[in-house]
Amino acid sequence: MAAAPAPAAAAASRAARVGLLYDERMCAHATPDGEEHPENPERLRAIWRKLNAEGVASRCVVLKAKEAEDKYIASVHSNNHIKLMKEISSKKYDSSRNKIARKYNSIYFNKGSSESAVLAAGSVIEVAEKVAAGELCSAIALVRPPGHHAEHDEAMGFCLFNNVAVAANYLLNDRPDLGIKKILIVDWDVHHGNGTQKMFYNDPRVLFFSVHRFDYGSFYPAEGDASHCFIGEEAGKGYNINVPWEHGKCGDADYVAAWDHILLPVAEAFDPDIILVSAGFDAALGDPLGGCCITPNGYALLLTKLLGFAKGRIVMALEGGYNLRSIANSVFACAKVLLGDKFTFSSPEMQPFESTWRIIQAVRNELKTCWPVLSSKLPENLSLRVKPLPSELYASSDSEPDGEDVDELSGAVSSVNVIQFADDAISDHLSKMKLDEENLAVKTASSCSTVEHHPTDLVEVDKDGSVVLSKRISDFSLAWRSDLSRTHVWYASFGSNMWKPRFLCYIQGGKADGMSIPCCGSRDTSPPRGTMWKTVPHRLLFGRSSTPCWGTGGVAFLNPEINYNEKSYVCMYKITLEQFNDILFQENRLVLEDGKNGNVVYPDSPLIGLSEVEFMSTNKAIHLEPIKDSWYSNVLYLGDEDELPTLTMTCPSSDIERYKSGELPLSPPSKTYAATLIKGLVEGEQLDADGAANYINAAAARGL
Ligand code: X5A
Ligand code: ZN
Repeated sequence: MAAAPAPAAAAASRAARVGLLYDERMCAHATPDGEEHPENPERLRAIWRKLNAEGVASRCVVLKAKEAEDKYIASVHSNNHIKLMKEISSKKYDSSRNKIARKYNSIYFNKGSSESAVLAAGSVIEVAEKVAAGELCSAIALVRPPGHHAEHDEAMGFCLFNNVAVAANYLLNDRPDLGIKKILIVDWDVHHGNGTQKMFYNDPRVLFFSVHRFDYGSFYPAEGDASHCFIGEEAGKGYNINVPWEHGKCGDADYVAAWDHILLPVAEAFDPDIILVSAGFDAALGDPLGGCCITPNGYALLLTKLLGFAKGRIVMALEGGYNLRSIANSVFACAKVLLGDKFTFSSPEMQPFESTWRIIQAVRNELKTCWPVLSSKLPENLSLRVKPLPSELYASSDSEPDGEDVDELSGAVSSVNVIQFADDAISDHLSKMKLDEENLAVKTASSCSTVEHHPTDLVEVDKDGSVVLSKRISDFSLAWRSDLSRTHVWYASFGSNMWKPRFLCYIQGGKADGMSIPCCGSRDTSPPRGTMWKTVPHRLLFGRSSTPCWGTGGVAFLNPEINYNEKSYVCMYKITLEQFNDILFQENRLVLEDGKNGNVVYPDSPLIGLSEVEFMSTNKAIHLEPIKDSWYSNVLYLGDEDELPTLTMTCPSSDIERYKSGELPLSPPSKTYAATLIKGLVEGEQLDADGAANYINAAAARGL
């Protein structure tokens, strides 16, 4: 039913001339005193390095940045704003620059800002002109500062000039000779393109499509006009389309669904002369701000689907995107698409969320009088999933639970990540959804056209022969589990897991002396292949006020920051990466328990896969966005031991700050918990009983 991308585009682009604009001068914009900031010069360099390393840059027409003339910027921005942005880096503002920055929302300036901003706007003009003129088939402009939040008289959200809006106006108003009469702007940055929306709100020549996290109005920029009800005004009515996600975790399947059921049919009807992509990559998997999970392949697929329009004339302009690896890999994938490299797209691994279909339906309703193609019924047999997981729900945006409530996950089985089937129009279907408690899957009466989903039950039998629990591992998980079961890592424990019997509970299930509640264990119950002790240069601390397992008192964390004056004992176990994930799940209480029959349900994707391990070997740590508010959401890489990475899990640095400020309690361990650590150190022959007690007490007393 969706408009298919024209195969002609792919064929024509076999020897596609693809512009690639990069200029070190746009790295001049940086924080004034070198403070860390996600929107930093390394973003451009990381992408540029990747494209060169992969031999992609040399296959493109590489262009240098060009300054935008004031008169072109003035088609979007007030003269005051232009003047200020162009002078903000001059001497005149040396003493007031920071103060002016503070008046804006999420803006910094330095001595390079003016130049970078003028080059970013001019660069998008430059490549748009070349693509419109047919000199290039398509182009990627690696620009910063980004642009889509910048409004007529306002810098905001890391954006100084609205680069894409300036380029669109240039084509429409200043270059009638190029014949560009209709422009489609696709804004796939995870944030709403508020500036661009406002610029073209009454203008039917520009169809603005933005897909972004909305989170019921709480996600940046947190204005109501990002909702799907804002469809344009007057002549521009119907030419503004917002697809507002309700939560993070949206990925390839959700975006593809929005493409297939909204963007592509409308693009087909609109028939643009050129497409400008506000190409932020902060909806990418791994982005620290976005919390979504588009893969490089996902971006490649979304872009491929656009190549079927406007004769493949596509200009991509970088907007956000703050994980260096993610943005480099994503742009790399997009560049290959534009160059005409063959991609084999496996169908997205996940299904769209239930909310995705609801949002798509709502957008279609809002716009169907403007775009009759949207009035058809959505196809039947849509597959969908209920999400987010409870753990992900509480990890999202503002909520601040800390896992102290033992009951918070009970009864939450209905939110588990299961694949479901729809048999009718969405709205009417959703009301009919029923949870089949037996299978933890929702089924409807009619047959399903999508893949069946059978959770695999592993029944554990106790020594006396009674069935202890049944572990639910989805079919979907079997693939990653089998992959990760072949990789070994050293898991470095510094808390109660130093005592081997307690550690084994995380592998084999059950409880050891002193524990008040049992563990479910790993799918793979094989014991560790090796054990080794070491000290690491990280401070041991005890924080939080109580735990479900050990009662009142803090538990152990390692300060993620390296401190060579510290020596903390770690007991390392050689286990598989699958087992490591199962420990992470248990430490962060992500394994759901179905109280009634003792079933346990594991999350169905790993937190640490092979790419995360690779990432950590250069970046030392990975803060796990999906569980960012959990206690042990930070996985540290402590080095290699006989060629295998040593990993541990602890709190994020942000929690360390909260301990320091007193927002979170530093508190000594309970007696049983301390005794468990001491047993670990003594039985592991690291310290004698007094020495171990001193070590624990000193850490508990010392704080941070
Ligand atoms: C371009 C972009 C994000 C601003 C977030 C401010 N801006 N909290 O991604
Ligand atoms: Zn963004």
